[in-house]
Amino acid sequence: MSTPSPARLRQRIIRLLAETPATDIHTHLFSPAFGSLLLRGIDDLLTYHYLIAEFFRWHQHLDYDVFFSLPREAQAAAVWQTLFLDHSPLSESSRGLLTSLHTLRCPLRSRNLDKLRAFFAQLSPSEHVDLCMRAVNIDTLVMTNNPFDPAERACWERGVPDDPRFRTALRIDNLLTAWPAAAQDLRTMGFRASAELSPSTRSAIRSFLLAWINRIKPLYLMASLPPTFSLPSPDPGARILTDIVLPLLRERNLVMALMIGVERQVNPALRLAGDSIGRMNINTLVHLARSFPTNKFLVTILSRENQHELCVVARKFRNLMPFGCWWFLNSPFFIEELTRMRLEWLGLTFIPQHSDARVLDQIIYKWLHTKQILAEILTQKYATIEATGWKVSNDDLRRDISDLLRNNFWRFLE
Ligand code: HDL
Ligand code: ZN
Repeated sequence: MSTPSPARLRQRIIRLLAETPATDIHTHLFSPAFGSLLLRGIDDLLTYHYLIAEFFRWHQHLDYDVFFSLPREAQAAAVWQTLFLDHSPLSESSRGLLTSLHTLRCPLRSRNLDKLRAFFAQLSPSEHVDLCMRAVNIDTLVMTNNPFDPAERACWERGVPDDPRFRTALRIDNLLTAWPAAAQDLRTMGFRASAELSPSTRSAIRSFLLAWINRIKPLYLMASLPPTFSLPSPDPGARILTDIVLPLLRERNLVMALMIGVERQVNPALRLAGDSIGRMNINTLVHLARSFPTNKFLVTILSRENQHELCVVARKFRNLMPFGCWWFLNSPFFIEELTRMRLEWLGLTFIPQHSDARVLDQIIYKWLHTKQILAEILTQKYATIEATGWKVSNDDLRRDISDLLRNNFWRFLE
């Protein structure tokens, strides 16, 4: 029997990766009903905080606040000039913008920003959403819904119509990392919480969570945590998680998504771009998975140094589901390393990627770049088993790729 050619195998995998719908399980996008909260088009792309951080590296003497006081279009023009016209766009975020615009058939060749603006101006928000989702075959965009954000809360209080393309996720960082300031927010929202975690405050936190779970019907709850977040701990945030949030999630069969390792605002002058990274103690995750065996955790960690530990701990605890190449790991160098590591130690039992997109058009490059790498890795892995005589059918490939791109997520929520 002739060994199938890797070239044919690669073509089958590339085609199936393109044809198989993916669920984007974590984004910062909003359905068009949220109005200006949905960022889209060239000016929002150019003022993405990843690009702003890179822009300032070329401007040692530019005052941060002077830049941020400029109108968004002026900021965008400055970033375009610096990162695209004065220097080649080779970073993942800048080349990604080109990938997205090229895929949308934007008039890039002229390098003329006004022509790009004119291209996006003719797209309605809903058409734009359909265009981007179709470009990379995304079936669902999961939002990040934060009741502590007054602008988003106002939308929910006005009433938000369902949009079948979008699903919700309830974001609760403030409860876990900003107590007791969050108690004041809860009081503002009508929940009688005080700084001390008294029985009445505990009840108010539970009522707040139930009210928002019932209002937005989230697929999961989510929180990003600093690398220093540790368990067990007398810290109020840790006690809110273990004593209130996790028991409630178990009752409602909801998953907790944890994103661990962000050092918020190491350079506040950079605003949204001012966050950094730190290595977590993986024993915190061991404690969570072991102490709460009937809770399920979607987990992504920010530090490269934690990634192998996450694979090993996920082998020990089936209630941990590693997902995505998050933030400073979302570049080809790390996507390759993490995906190989996870495939080799977890088989197909993980969720390889989420876009984390803040601007609609970014889902195109974040998914295209990942699928290119996934295609190469999967081709090599399947070629090694075919070399043993293990024939890999199209049904095998379609099943496995569907598991990676969507079914592992939806099954984990069940
Ligand atoms: O906390 C998060 O969800 C992170 O993804 C941050 O939003 C981060 O700023 C980001 O946009 N990463 O891609
Ligand atoms: Zn995010």
